[in-house]
Amino acid sequence: MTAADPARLDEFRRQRFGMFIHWGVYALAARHEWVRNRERLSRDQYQPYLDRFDPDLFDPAVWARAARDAGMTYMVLTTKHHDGFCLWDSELTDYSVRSTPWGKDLVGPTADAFRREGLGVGFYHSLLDWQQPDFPIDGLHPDFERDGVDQHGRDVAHYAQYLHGQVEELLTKYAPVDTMWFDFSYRNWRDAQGRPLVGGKGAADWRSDDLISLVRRLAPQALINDRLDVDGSADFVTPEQYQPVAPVVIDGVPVTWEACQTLNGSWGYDRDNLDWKSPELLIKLLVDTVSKDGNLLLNVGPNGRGELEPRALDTLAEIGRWMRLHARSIHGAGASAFAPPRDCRYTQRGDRLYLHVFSWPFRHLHLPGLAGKVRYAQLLNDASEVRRVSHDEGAVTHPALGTTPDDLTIELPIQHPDVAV
Ligand code: FHN
Repeated sequence: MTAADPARLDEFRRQRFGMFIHWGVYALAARHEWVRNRERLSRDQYQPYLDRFDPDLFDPAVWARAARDAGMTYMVLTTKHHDGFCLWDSELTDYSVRSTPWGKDLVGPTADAFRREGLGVGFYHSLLDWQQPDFPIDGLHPDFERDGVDQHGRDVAHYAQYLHGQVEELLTKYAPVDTMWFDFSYRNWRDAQGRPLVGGKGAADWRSDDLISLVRRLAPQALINDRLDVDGSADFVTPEQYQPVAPVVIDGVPVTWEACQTLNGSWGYDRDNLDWKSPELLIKLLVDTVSKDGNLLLNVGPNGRGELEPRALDTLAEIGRWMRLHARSIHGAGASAFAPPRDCRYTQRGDRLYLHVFSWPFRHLHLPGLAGKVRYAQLLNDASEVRRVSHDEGAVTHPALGTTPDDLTIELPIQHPDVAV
């Protein structure tokens, strides 16, 4: 099983910040992308969402510009989520945009819009499919409680063939695809009481080895995430629900990783969810992720008319205002060998070290290990010089007490032979 193109992997590591887009007919429910499961809706009870899906305000150029202006460099769009609804006109099913009042492909125009803005294009594709008749009713299936475990006559091998066929469609119709973001294998799931999930699905159910070979053959530049349940096959690791993780190391080898995160606790559009993260928190999340050699894939959930809600656009714009000044401490940057002061983070790009101060007010910051290595120090927001007060243990004094994330990143060009340039 071949690995991804090293050049593509290097590009991914430099990209650092992407937009995740969870969109489908569940947006009409405005409650969560698992609404069919959470409300135990039958197929017939879910059908009205398809019957009314007509996103008349859909304009992917607006999404793409919002992503670009936020400093995002790539996008990952849900082509099909667990409900089985396809955002493109698949040849293999009519459970797609074709069977809605909208009636037209949504994947192609979205991919084109993001490519026009110079962003990379990736596809999220659900391994689960609650619509397909050959997908077994297991412990996660919405029909589980009503119909019990119905494996009879359901041929998961036939479903795997459908799954592979749709991935082939996506990789050929919308080439070049930069990332395939599969979601998710659950062979070893345990519930809160430690009970194994009924009928969990893993690599064998998806024929993951063949699926990886298919992607490598049709899209050698495409990176594959780690949810196909095949050890050692992932080009990047995708820890769910951000944990402040140190650089992810597996068997002693640092791996490329990407944290995915929501704006408000819901992946799909959730109108009444008030659990919004502040732009400041999200900026710190981005800095913390990059300081640990990770990427951040930040999610938006367009609503039933195809728009990003005002709060999402405002949040992205605020992040963009910070990124306009500080992108050089994020894009192409990563972890530093130097240990930052408490409540601070370092990101490093070549001989440029960026000190991100997460707590304030402060006056003097000691920078362990930098004595004699720091040539000068400048605030990124206005390039004002930051006075260094000590040569024996590099330390800086901030010219003004930091009050917003804008004036809390200091650039420290390092002059020392052992610093990677
Ligand atoms: O069940 C999905 C969920 O809806 C969402 O798509 C997230 C995104 O990482 N993945 C699964 C939960 O881990």
